[in-house]
Amino acid sequence: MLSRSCAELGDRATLSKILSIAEVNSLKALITLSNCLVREPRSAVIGITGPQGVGKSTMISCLIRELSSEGYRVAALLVDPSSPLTGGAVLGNRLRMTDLPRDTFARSIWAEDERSIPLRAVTSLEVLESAGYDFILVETPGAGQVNTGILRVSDVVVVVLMPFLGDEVQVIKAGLMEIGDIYVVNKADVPEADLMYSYVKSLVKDKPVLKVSALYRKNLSELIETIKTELKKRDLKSARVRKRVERRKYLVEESLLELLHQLVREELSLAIGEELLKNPNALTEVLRGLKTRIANRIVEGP
Ligand SMILES: Nc1nc2c(ncn2[C@@H]2O[C@H](COP(=O)(O)OP(=O)(O)O)[C@@H](O)[C@H]2O)c(=O)[nH]1
Ligand SMILES: [Mg+2]
Repeated sequence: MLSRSCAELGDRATLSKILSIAEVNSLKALITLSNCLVREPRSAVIGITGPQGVGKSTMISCLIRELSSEGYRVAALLVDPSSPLTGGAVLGNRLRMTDLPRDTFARSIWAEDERSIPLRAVTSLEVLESAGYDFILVETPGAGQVNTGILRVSDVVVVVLMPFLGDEVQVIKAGLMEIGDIYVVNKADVPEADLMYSYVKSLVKDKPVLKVSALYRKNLSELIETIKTELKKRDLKSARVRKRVERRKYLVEESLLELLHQLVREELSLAIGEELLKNPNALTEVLRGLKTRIANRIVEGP
């Protein structure tokens, strides 16, 4: 299935299957798709980050609809640190993504660590860009620890905040104020939003700050215009090309490390038994044998 033409990435079912492979075996997906991978930026990758509950998923589902009605093909990747077993926010993200227009695509991805973007998400991004989406919206949580991984993969980062963030404000000051290109105070239907808006404006100064109500669809087209303006600035600076070079480096590096890690663990479990406890002198020899076998398996591999 994977070896067929790149055009099949346009088929939802095929795309889902390939994304499932990409999630468990990044290197395999990349090698089989190498002919289809983009040679220059094709999608606008928009990172949407901010504390839990500010309305990121709601906003993404609105942005999908708006952009889609303008004629763009849109995909969304919802990265979530809660376990796939307990459901939690992943389910919440999905619930806000029902009844999406045809030709749009949304997928949840589990992350074990909320400070970075997992390899499976970066690989999925590469696959979605190969599939030719105009916009790829990536949701990541930015609570507690600020997720700086989103910076590595996004052309434009939108930080979403809301009124009544309380303790989160300190976190915001520490990190979120540096990673955003655009700041959104969501839930502007609540009167207290004005206070948060003035506060954020005083902190970021020269970056765009917008008041939006995702729930009541207010100011979304203004947000989209601001995103497009920021994208144009990036194009001029060829920053988007650099981002993709970095992304591919990251993919190769992380995939190789993962492979190496797996091989070392497998060989180690075969090679080291009780004899090493009884005869520590054998360590040099055991290590040499391990290195040879691992090297052979790497060379024989894909
Ligand atoms: N009043 C109000 N509530 C909103 C708005 N946007 C989202 N919400 C609500 O905020 C809650 C969290 O939204 P969600 O999109 O799951 O937030 P996320 O955790 O940042 O993805 C939900 O109950 C939404 O209905 C808004 O513009 N105004
Ligand atoms: Mg969410």
